Amino acid sequence: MSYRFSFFFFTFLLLNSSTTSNAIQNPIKTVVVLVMENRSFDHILGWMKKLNPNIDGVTGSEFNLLSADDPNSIRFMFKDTAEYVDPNPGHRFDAIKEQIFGSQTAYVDPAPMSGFVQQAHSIDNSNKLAEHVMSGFTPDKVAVYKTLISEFALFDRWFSSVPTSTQPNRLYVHSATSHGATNNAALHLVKGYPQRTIFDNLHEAGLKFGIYFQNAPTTLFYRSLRKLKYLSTFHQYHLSFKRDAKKGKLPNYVVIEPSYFDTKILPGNDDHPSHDVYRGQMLVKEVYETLRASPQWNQTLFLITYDEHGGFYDHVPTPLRGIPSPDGIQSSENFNFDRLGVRVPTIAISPWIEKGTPLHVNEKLRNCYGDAVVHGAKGPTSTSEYEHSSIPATVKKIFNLPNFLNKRDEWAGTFEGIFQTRNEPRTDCPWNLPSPVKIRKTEADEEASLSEFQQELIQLGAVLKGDHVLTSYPHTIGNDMNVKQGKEYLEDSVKRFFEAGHFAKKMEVSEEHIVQMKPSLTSRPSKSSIRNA
Ligand SMILES: *[C@@H]1O[C@H](CO)[C@@H](O)[C@H](O)[C@H]1NC(C)=O
Ligand SMILES: *[C@H]1O[C@H](CO)[C@@H](O)[C@H](O)[C@H]1NC(C)=O
Repeated sequence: MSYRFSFFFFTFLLLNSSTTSNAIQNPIKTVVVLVMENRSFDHILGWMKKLNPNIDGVTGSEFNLLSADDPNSIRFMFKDTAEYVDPNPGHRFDAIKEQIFGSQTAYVDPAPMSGFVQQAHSIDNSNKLAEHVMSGFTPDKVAVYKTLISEFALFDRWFSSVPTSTQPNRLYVHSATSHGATNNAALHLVKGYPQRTIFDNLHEAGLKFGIYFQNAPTTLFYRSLRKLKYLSTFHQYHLSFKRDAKKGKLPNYVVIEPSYFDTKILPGNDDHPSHDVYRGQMLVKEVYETLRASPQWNQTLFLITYDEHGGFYDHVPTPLRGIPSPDGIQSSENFNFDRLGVRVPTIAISPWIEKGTPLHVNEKLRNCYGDAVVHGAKGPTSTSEYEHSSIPATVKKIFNLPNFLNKRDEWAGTFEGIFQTRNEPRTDCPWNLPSPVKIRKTEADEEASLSEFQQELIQLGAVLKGDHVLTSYPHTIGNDMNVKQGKEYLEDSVKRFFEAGHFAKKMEVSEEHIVQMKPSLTSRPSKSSIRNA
């Protein structure tokens, strides 16, 4: 794209604001997505409001009552004392209903966000967990984000897609639906979730994607990604990410999967409690610095978000109206996917994003504070919001793909506007980000029992390896494993699955097939059987 050409479109856009985004030549050729685990906006970034009052964060006047309906019960104020959290606050469907509405049966519009303490107290009556969920990090504890949001774009109105736990929300990120799941459903897991994904749409348009994983790719929860044709899109993060970035060989859509298990050699860096947020900061820093130094930097958009709020308090009412079910599939609780989950942190990074030109903010404040803050979505409908489906929706615009995935991404806000204001990329983006300090003083506890999310990954491993046909599946697989054993089991399963895939490809099995392993007692890659997709 020549300078003159892009300048022409830039002027045109200013003169004619009804121009569709397709009219502008898009500067982004590579979108990198990193989904962290289980933290709300206020918990991670709420206190950034101190640095920029434009941010819809916290002031310290926010509170929850121990008993949501009893004004005389103890008040838990929102503090800045977040450190390292062990046990995990509640985050399943009913628990979140209680956090949002103050009870599992009430429905109050707008949502009062009043039951976080009460729900935490029901898990741990010592008040310790209640205090944890009412706490946020001081900006310096998350210093990598502190720099990123002063340089690039912070979204302070981005919600998780569904008010429930990890897997359904992760499914929304790349497919704009969980296909009716509000929890991890064993049957679906075995088969893999059948919906169409953004990966399929990119592939059909002749574009490339790549998954860079550490322990295991959670993207294998999508059935379609298990197909042989996508085998070569999976890469070991530690072996390949830096190399591919350095060579300028990153594909158009890159998914970075953090380490979901905490061991001494490879600490968990997904920010999931009880993992140290310091490790997550170091992962974000590494990905950023790798991209910044890549020859592809000038065409890159790097997006960081969190799958869900993980039981931590957030003060912004979760949207309850005008949210379309993606596909009309109801959950087992008769939930229609017509309200969103709790607000989560999201940051967009690109040399095409202005340092000092916030979107949709007050002119006066804009002149005082340079930080870009992206507030609510401006369409395509009056109820549209930013949520995880905004990722496939924006990817569709960036790459000019012909179709939406379903009704949800068609509705979700898109944010291509934030990188369509310049006619050349910035050259002042920092090369390096700060290194925050370790928060947890102790080493990883490898003997710890598996979290629910880790158990779900073990179940995925069992499916990939073929162990799921053993009678114990799914309720007992992983029950007796500790973190170290679980990680080894999962990594071995993934390795065998990919080995079997490579073997099948050599045998010229059709690219549309999925390798189905036999139980591990008998299975070797060479004995795997191949079934139809
Ligand atoms: C990125 O663009 C800037 C501004 O046009 C230019 O100075 C720089 O050399 C480019 N970097 C790369 C790696 O192409
Ligand atoms: C994040 O991870 C858990 C499992 O430990 C997962 O199942 C859940 O949905 C998410 N929430 C929290 C707070 O852990």
